Amino acid sequence: MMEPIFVYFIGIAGSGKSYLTKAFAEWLDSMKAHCMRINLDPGADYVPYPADVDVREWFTLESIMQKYNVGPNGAQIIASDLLVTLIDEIKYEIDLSQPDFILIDTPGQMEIFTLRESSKLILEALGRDRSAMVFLFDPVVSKTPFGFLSQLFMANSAVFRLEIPQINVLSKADTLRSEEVEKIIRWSSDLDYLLSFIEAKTLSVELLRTLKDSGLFRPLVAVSAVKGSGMEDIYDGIQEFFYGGEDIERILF
Ligand SMILES: Nc1nc2c(ncn2[C@@H]2O[C@H](COP(=O)(O)OP(=O)(O)O)[C@@H](O)[C@H]2O)c(=O)[nH]1
Ligand SMILES: [Mg+2]
Repeated sequence: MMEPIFVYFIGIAGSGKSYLTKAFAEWLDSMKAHCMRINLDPGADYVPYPADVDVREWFTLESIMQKYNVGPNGAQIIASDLLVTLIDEIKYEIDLSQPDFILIDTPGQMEIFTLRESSKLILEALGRDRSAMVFLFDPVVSKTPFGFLSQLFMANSAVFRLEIPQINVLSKADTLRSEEVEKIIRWSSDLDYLLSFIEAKTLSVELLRTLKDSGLFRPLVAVSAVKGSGMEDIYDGIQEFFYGGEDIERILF
């Protein structure tokens, strides 16, 4: 059997990680690919898919607040450090069900996952070289050029931290008008077009050009968990990383 591929769903709170995990898993099911769904968000009130491993069986933000007598922010930090305690359970479930894909729905607040050490430990333990991330651009924030740019920087900070290849998606595309979708997608691939929307000072224009030359702009793919659209693009992107003969180092930056 082939080694499974890990796909981490990352994005700001409410960007649609959990619903995209659900939609992509259902699409994989329909393609007869065997996948596992893992919820790593201890703060989730509701998880929209049947999780094969659910962190909330071990702890929730609520239980941590009580046990350690901390507020919600302290609980998030403790929770992120506790995530490593799930590694053995995840490995056990993988051995048991031998999936092709393991979809990992990450905590609501992205920095809790990307900026803390536990994410690196989890990646390392499960297999960094078989891992990719799907980074979700929130549709409302992406509507303005600076909102789009801010998320581009966040997406790149996740690559810096995790050092795994990234597929960038425009989430909940069904909530945007088609002209808006086209505009945002074009911002991600055509820097001059993006610059025509902002009154950038010379320095920031130079900076953005340098960033573009360094590969920090990655083309966005529009997806909708509600409509189930864009799933094939995510799948193709993942296949390209692992079977396209591309050098992973080159994909990173
Ligand atoms: N219209 C629409 N709503 C979505 C879509 N994906 C998620 N949502 C809604 O956006 C909200 C946040 O989604 P969720 O997946 O929980 O975000 P997360 O915090 O990143 O996990 C939920 O109320 C979802 O119903 C989508 O593709 N289209
Ligand atoms: Mg979620």
